[in-house]
Amino acid sequence: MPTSPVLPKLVGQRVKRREDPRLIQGRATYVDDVALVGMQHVAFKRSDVAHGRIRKIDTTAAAGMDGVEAVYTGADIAKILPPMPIGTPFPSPEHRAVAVDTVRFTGEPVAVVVARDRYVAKDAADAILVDIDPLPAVVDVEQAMTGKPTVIHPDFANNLAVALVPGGTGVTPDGKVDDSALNAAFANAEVVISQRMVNHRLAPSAIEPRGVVAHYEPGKGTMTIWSSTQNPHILRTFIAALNGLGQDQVRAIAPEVGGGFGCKINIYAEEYVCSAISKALGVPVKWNEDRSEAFVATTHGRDIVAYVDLAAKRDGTVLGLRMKLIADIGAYNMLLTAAIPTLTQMMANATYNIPAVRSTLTEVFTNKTPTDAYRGAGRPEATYFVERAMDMLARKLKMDPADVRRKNFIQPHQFPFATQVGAVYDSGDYGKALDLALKNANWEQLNKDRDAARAQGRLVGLGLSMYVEVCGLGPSAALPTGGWEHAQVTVERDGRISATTGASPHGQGNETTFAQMLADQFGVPLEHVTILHGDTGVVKQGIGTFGSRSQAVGGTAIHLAGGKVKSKMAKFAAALMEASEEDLVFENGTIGVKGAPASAKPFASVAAYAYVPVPLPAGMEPGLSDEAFWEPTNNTYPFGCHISMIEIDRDTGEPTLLKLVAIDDAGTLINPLIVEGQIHGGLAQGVGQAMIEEVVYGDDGQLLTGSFMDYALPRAIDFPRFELDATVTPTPVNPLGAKGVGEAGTLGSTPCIVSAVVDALSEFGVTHVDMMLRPEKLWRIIQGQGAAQGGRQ
Ligand code: MCN
Repeated sequence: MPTSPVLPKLVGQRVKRREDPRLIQGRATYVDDVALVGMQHVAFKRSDVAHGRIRKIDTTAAAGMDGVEAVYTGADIAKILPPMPIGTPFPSPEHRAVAVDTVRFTGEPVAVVVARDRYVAKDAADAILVDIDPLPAVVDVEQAMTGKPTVIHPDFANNLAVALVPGGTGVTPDGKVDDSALNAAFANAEVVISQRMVNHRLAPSAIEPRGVVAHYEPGKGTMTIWSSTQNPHILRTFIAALNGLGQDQVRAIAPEVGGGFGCKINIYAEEYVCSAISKALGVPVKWNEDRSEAFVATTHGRDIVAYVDLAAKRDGTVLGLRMKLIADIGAYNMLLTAAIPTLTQMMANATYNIPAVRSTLTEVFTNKTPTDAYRGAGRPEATYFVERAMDMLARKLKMDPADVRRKNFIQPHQFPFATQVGAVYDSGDYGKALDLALKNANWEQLNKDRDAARAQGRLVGLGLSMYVEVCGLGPSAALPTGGWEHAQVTVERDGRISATTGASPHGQGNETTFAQMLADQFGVPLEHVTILHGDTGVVKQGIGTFGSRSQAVGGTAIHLAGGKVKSKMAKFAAALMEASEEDLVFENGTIGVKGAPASAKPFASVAAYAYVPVPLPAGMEPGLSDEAFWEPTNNTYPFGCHISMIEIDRDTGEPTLLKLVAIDDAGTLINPLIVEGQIHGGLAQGVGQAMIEEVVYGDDGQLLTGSFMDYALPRAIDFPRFELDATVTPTPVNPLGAKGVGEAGTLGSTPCIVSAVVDALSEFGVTHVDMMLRPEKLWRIIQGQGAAQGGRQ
């Protein structure tokens, strides 16, 4: 009998992404590739005023243009579409998909055109005359809190969307606050660090802008909607609800999605409007965002101001932390807008055993594009605020930044660790990550190199940052959508395996990692496994991909569903081979009895038998398919340490990132190659935020960074070679031991870069500089104008 080839174990291996050939070769299908018979095209007329009352909209010229099918004003759309829903329990003003009487940010839709092609639609949108009486606009978040010069939503006095939510030590579940522990910490402090910091606004900038095709079939009463979304099941829920349809009548498809970075969690006005118009007209309609629209119409990220006070002893022991957060959420609440800054509030303890923490949160409306999730979503902000404060403490005490951190770490034996701010960290060994980072960076030598460079008059600095992240979301209590994930695994009749996952990858590589897991579980080649996702007509249930949850939650569901099918298959194999199930091994494409390789039957023959089981084993049904829901009992908390070296040109202020060392601990790794790719992406976005990316508005609410000529994304030339490594601290929260990694790179990178810049500029007495690190800003500090640009102590 021919022996089967020996198949290597795949989990833990650097398997190349199976997705990439089709992406690289241009053979993938995106929303804009979808073409349907009779399809019409939609364009939006958008407000070019940040705040104002709509006096008149004249659609006559647009409606009369050749090829225009229909024109809708906000009032027309309001007749066929209810207000936009939000996904959080926070109070929210009414938000119409198309403004009816008031506009509140530049780019807000005010009218819609349906036409034969997108060019006619765009021209017709341009031909709509919109007369708006401008109102004062407010773009500065702290100005907005005064209620002057304007209140954006009448029911939200002083523009407060969420007014001061307290969190931390001494806060009872009903919101009562006892400050005695905090006050004592600050009273006992030998040193206090106080700093206002800004974590500025970013534009997510996925390579594929958003897009939607909606197809309501009047004959069937069903809707199919293709969208560039991270969560087709959530899209289905809301599209059904707003169109008065059942979830059984809506099929949502996320074809290939060219990145999302959190901004494609939302269900947007354009998706609702296209679905409602398709239903009203009975024809398929398509809308595709152009890049200029993406800058104003797709949610932004970050934009939080923090007032941070850190109380410590002279030996570096931190006694207390106060963090007063003010989030600029823009003009409206989108799906998760209000929830994102709560993650900043929740991560105030960072990697430290700080005995008294007060973190308070206020969320404020301004006349800007709404914010929502952007890679890291609330956690990079927390990391930035706390790690910068820790660095300022080290600098003030003239301590090594690593030593200050080490002194305050939560210790490995303290896990699970309940923080002062309500998180329960699952597992961690922060000292180990720090040690490895110091070793890999050659910290001592790096310090010598920096000092030698300084002796030559160069401005060189070192930065170090720890991070801990909440991800792998999570129990349902943490997510209004439900915190579970679903999978179905089927061994087909020919022995191939297909599996569906409710996690909807959009660049993460789960078609590879989930296949690695199943190939190992069943002992079959990777090529025999197909992972299906992104179509509610194929994938029975799901939540989606965000919060770095697909591996920890979706991967576990795959593992559990696979386990159920495997045990059923073992029963068939046992009947076929007259063996005991417990003695069977699945390996090398066969199922055989342990210790008797000659007995092994081809996997495919057992699969075939399972579908034509003659005779049928007692108590069994034919077929090899099963499903699993997995809801974890807790989030996961990956962590790590980043170190950077920066040089600033003394003449121009231009910073150059010379070195970036990252240690990341995401628990057990399924595919270290993919994990490194994920970290690369996160680091790139962190470096971008620190050094060149910033959304800037004029005082009148006009977006000044509305194209890639003004909003700078980092390119390869902006990065050194990232030096990555990992520690592995499995989580007890799921059977895989896997934590999330998709956002990790965005957390430690910004504070470690800013700390390196502050170090490089230390001769000018600067103790803090806010991002982004524009050369002009650094040049002014070098010219002695530091107090205006950064903190001085
Ligand atoms: N993985 C692994 N071992 C682990 C953890 C993860 O091998 N211990 C693998 C997973 O199997 C998956 C990838 O790493 O292939 C990321 O998994 P995970 O950390 O679970 O994150 P998600 O899949 O849930 O992805 C979401 C996360 C987020 S929140 C953003 S934002 C983000 C990101 O991932 N946006 C991305 N990575 C992105 N990558 C691309 N290319 N495009 C985006 O828009």
